[in-house]
Amino acid sequence: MAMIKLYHAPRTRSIRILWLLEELGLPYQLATVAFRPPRHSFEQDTPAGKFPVIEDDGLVMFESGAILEYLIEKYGKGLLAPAAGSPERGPYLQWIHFAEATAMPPVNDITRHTLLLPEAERIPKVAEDARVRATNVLNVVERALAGKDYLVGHELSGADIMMGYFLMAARMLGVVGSAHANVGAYWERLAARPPLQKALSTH
Ligand SMILES: N[C@@H](CCC(=O)N[C@@H](CS)C(=O)NCC(=O)O)C(=O)O
Repeated sequence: MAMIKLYHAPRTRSIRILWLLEELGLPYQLATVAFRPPRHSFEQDTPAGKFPVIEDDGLVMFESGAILEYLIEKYGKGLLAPAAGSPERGPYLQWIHFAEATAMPPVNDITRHTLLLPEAERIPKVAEDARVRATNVLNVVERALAGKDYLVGHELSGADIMMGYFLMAARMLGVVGSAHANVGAYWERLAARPPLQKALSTH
Protein backbone atom coordinates (compact mmCIF):
# COMPACT_ATOMS: atom_id res chain seq x y z
CA MET A 1 0.00 0.00 0.00
CA ALA A 2 1.37 3.42 -1.00
CA MET A 3 1.86 5.87 1.87
CA ILE A 4 -0.86 8.55 2.01
CA LYS A 5 0.57 12.07 2.21
CA LEU A 6 -1.47 14.71 4.00
CA TYR A 7 -0.82 18.44 3.74
CA HIS A 8 -1.71 19.75 7.17
CA ALA A 9 -1.82 22.99 9.10
CA PRO A 10 -2.94 23.11 12.75
CA ARG A 11 -6.48 24.43 13.38
CA THR A 12 -7.53 23.94 9.73
CA ARG A 13 -9.86 21.39 8.17
CA SER A 14 -6.92 19.04 7.65
CA ILE A 15 -7.62 18.06 11.28
CA ARG A 16 -10.54 16.05 9.90
CA ILE A 17 -8.30 13.92 7.71
CA LEU A 18 -5.63 13.50 10.36
CA TRP A 19 -8.33 12.41 12.82
CA LEU A 20 -9.71 9.96 10.22
CA LEU A 21 -6.27 8.49 9.44
CA GLU A 22 -5.71 7.98 13.17
CA GLU A 23 -9.15 6.39 13.67
CA LEU A 24 -8.42 3.94 10.84
CA GLY A 25 -4.86 3.31 12.01
CA LEU A 26 -3.51 4.00 8.51
CA PRO A 27 0.15 4.81 7.90
CA TYR A 28 0.61 8.33 6.56
CA GLN A 29 3.22 10.94 5.84
CA LEU A 30 2.52 14.44 7.11
CA ALA A 31 3.58 17.57 5.28
CA THR A 32 3.01 20.32 7.85
CA VAL A 33 2.69 23.63 6.06
CA ALA A 34 2.29 27.04 7.70
CA PHE A 35 -1.20 28.52 7.27
CA ARG A 36 -1.14 31.99 5.75
CA PRO A 37 -4.32 34.01 6.44
CA PRO A 38 -5.81 34.32 2.95
CA ARG A 39 -6.71 37.70 1.49
CA HIS A 40 -8.72 35.87 -1.15
CA SER A 41 -8.42 32.09 -1.43
CA PHE A 42 -6.36 29.19 -2.79
CA GLU A 43 -3.22 30.91 -1.56
CA GLN A 44 -1.75 28.18 0.62
CA ASP A 45 1.49 26.30 -0.08
CA THR A 46 -0.18 23.00 -0.92
CA PRO A 47 -0.78 21.32 -4.32
CA ALA A 48 -4.36 22.71 -4.41
CA GLY A 49 -3.79 25.98 -2.53
CA LYS A 50 -6.02 24.82 0.34
CA PHE A 51 -6.05 22.58 3.40
CA PRO A 52 -6.53 19.65 3.36
CA VAL A 53 -4.92 18.03 0.32
CA ILE A 54 -3.86 14.40 0.08
CA GLU A 55 -1.66 12.47 -2.29
CA ASP A 56 -2.43 8.77 -2.57
CA ASP A 57 -0.67 6.58 -5.09
CA GLY A 58 -0.24 9.44 -7.60
CA LEU A 59 -3.72 10.88 -7.00
CA VAL A 60 -3.92 14.45 -5.68
CA MET A 61 -7.23 15.33 -3.99
CA PHE A 62 -8.76 18.31 -2.22
CA GLU A 63 -12.14 18.92 -0.44
CA SER A 64 -12.21 17.40 3.03
CA GLY A 65 -15.60 15.68 2.62
CA ALA A 66 -14.60 14.03 -0.65
CA ILE A 67 -11.24 12.96 0.79
CA LEU A 68 -13.00 11.50 3.82
CA GLU A 69 -15.47 9.51 1.71
CA TYR A 70 -12.67 8.31 -0.59
CA LEU A 71 -10.41 7.13 2.24
CA ILE A 72 -13.25 5.38 4.10
CA GLU A 73 -14.34 3.64 0.89
CA LYS A 74 -10.84 2.57 -0.05
CA TYR A 75 -9.30 1.75 3.32
CA GLY A 76 -12.14 1.72 5.89
CA LYS A 77 -12.83 -2.05 5.85
CA GLY A 78 -16.45 -1.30 6.74
CA LEU A 79 -15.58 1.04 9.61
CA LEU A 80 -16.87 4.61 10.07
CA ALA A 81 -19.64 4.40 7.43
CA PRO A 82 -22.99 2.60 7.15
CA ALA A 83 -23.17 0.29 4.11
CA ALA A 84 -24.23 1.84 0.78
CA GLY A 85 -27.99 1.44 0.40
CA SER A 86 -28.64 0.90 4.12
CA PRO A 87 -31.20 3.13 5.89
CA GLU A 88 -28.43 4.94 7.78
CA ARG A 89 -26.52 5.79 4.62
CA GLY A 90 -28.84 8.71 3.83
CA PRO A 91 -28.33 10.56 7.12
CA TYR A 92 -24.61 9.77 6.92
CA LEU A 93 -24.33 11.52 3.54
CA GLN A 94 -26.63 14.30 4.72
CA TRP A 95 -24.34 15.25 7.63
CA ILE A 96 -21.17 14.95 5.56
CA HIS A 97 -22.52 17.41 3.00
CA PHE A 98 -24.31 19.61 5.55
CA ALA A 99 -20.98 20.15 7.30
CA GLU A 100 -19.37 21.98 4.37
CA ALA A 101 -22.43 23.21 2.46
CA THR A 102 -24.39 24.73 5.34
CA ALA A 103 -22.57 24.59 8.68
CA MET A 104 -19.15 25.94 7.69
CA PRO A 105 -20.08 29.00 5.56
CA PRO A 106 -21.17 31.09 8.59
CA VAL A 107 -18.02 29.98 10.45
CA ASN A 108 -15.97 31.10 7.43
CA ASP A 109 -17.73 34.48 7.45
CA ILE A 110 -17.19 35.03 11.18
CA THR A 111 -13.53 34.05 10.86
CA ARG A 112 -12.91 36.31 7.86
CA HIS A 113 -14.73 39.30 9.31
CA THR A 114 -13.29 39.11 12.82
CA LEU A 115 -9.83 37.54 12.35
CA LEU A 116 -8.45 36.94 8.86
CA LEU A 117 -9.14 40.05 6.81
CA PRO A 118 -7.17 43.24 7.43
CA GLU A 119 -9.20 45.28 9.94
CA ALA A 120 -10.19 47.94 7.42
CA GLU A 121 -11.85 45.28 5.23
CA ARG A 122 -13.93 43.61 7.97
CA ILE A 123 -17.69 44.16 7.82
CA PRO A 124 -19.24 43.81 11.31
CA LYS A 125 -22.75 43.22 9.89
CA VAL A 126 -21.51 40.18 7.96
CA ALA A 127 -20.03 38.68 11.14
CA GLU A 128 -23.22 39.48 13.08
CA ASP A 129 -25.44 37.81 10.47
CA ALA A 130 -23.09 34.81 10.34
CA ARG A 131 -23.37 34.35 14.12
CA VAL A 132 -27.16 34.03 13.75
CA ARG A 133 -26.72 31.50 10.92
CA ALA A 134 -24.14 29.50 12.92
CA THR A 135 -26.48 29.46 15.93
CA ASN A 136 -29.29 28.18 13.72
CA VAL A 137 -27.02 25.33 12.58
CA LEU A 138 -26.20 24.50 16.20
CA ASN A 139 -29.91 24.42 17.00
CA VAL A 140 -30.39 21.81 14.25
CA VAL A 141 -27.52 19.70 15.61
CA GLU A 142 -28.82 20.09 19.17
CA ARG A 143 -32.20 18.62 18.17
CA ALA A 144 -30.60 15.84 16.08
CA LEU A 145 -28.53 14.70 19.08
CA ALA A 146 -31.47 14.36 21.49
CA GLY A 147 -31.11 10.89 23.08
CA LYS A 148 -28.16 10.01 20.83
CA ASP A 149 -24.41 9.69 21.33
CA TYR A 150 -23.48 10.10 17.66
CA LEU A 151 -25.16 11.65 14.64
CA VAL A 152 -25.71 8.34 12.80
CA GLY A 153 -26.34 4.98 14.47
CA HIS A 154 -24.65 4.11 17.74
CA GLU A 155 -21.02 4.67 16.92
CA LEU A 156 -18.63 7.18 15.47
CA SER A 157 -18.82 7.69 11.71
CA GLY A 158 -17.37 10.02 9.10
CA ALA A 159 -20.39 12.25 9.71
CA ASP A 160 -19.10 13.00 13.23
CA ILE A 161 -15.62 13.74 11.91
CA MET A 162 -17.03 16.26 9.42
CA MET A 163 -19.37 17.92 11.94
CA GLY A 164 -16.84 17.67 14.77
CA TYR A 165 -14.58 20.17 13.03
CA PHE A 166 -17.51 22.58 12.68
CA LEU A 167 -18.16 22.24 16.42
CA MET A 168 -14.54 22.83 17.24
CA ALA A 169 -14.55 26.04 15.19
CA ALA A 170 -17.95 27.18 16.52
CA ARG A 171 -16.71 26.66 20.09
CA MET A 172 -13.54 28.63 19.43
CA LEU A 173 -15.63 31.47 18.00
CA GLY A 174 -17.88 31.48 21.08
CA VAL A 175 -21.06 30.46 19.25
CA VAL A 176 -21.87 27.32 21.30
CA GLY A 177 -24.01 28.41 24.23
CA SER A 178 -25.90 27.05 27.23
CA ALA A 179 -28.86 26.27 24.95
CA HIS A 180 -26.68 23.59 23.34
CA ALA A 181 -26.33 21.01 26.12
CA ASN A 182 -26.52 17.99 23.79
CA VAL A 183 -23.90 19.55 21.55
CA GLY A 184 -21.65 20.21 24.57
CA ALA A 185 -21.88 16.60 25.78
CA TYR A 186 -21.32 15.32 22.23
CA TRP A 187 -18.20 17.44 21.87
CA GLU A 188 -16.82 16.05 25.15
CA ARG A 189 -17.46 12.54 23.82
CA LEU A 190 -15.55 13.28 20.62
CA ALA A 191 -12.74 15.12 22.41
CA ALA A 192 -12.16 12.08 24.69
CA ARG A 193 -11.05 10.02 21.66
CA PRO A 194 -7.26 9.61 21.42
CA PRO A 195 -7.30 9.89 17.57
CA LEU A 196 -8.87 13.36 17.81
CA GLN A 197 -6.50 14.33 20.62
CA LYS A 198 -3.59 13.26 18.42
CA ALA A 199 -4.94 15.28 15.48
CA LEU A 200 -5.44 18.39 17.62
CA SER A 201 -1.96 18.21 19.14
CA THR A 202 -0.08 17.64 15.86
CA HIS A 203 1.83 20.72 14.70
N1 LIG B 1 -14.59 23.02 1.37
C1 LIG B 1 -13.16 22.90 1.51
C2 LIG B 1 -12.65 24.14 2.24
C3 LIG B 1 -11.14 24.16 2.32
C4 LIG B 1 -10.66 25.45 2.99
O1 LIG B 1 -11.15 26.55 2.72
N2 LIG B 1 -9.67 25.29 3.88
C5 LIG B 1 -9.13 26.44 4.55
C6 LIG B 1 -8.45 26.04 5.85
S1 LIG B 1 -9.58 25.39 7.03
C7 LIG B 1 -8.07 27.06 3.66
O2 LIG B 1 -7.26 26.36 3.08
N3 LIG B 1 -8.10 28.37 3.61
C8 LIG B 1 -7.12 29.13 2.89
C9 LIG B 1 -7.62 29.67 1.61
O3 LIG B 1 -8.83 29.74 1.40
O4 LIG B 1 -6.76 30.06 0.82
C10 LIG B 1 -12.83 21.62 2.30
O5 LIG B 1 -13.69 21.13 3.03
O6 LIG B 1 -11.71 21.09 2.15
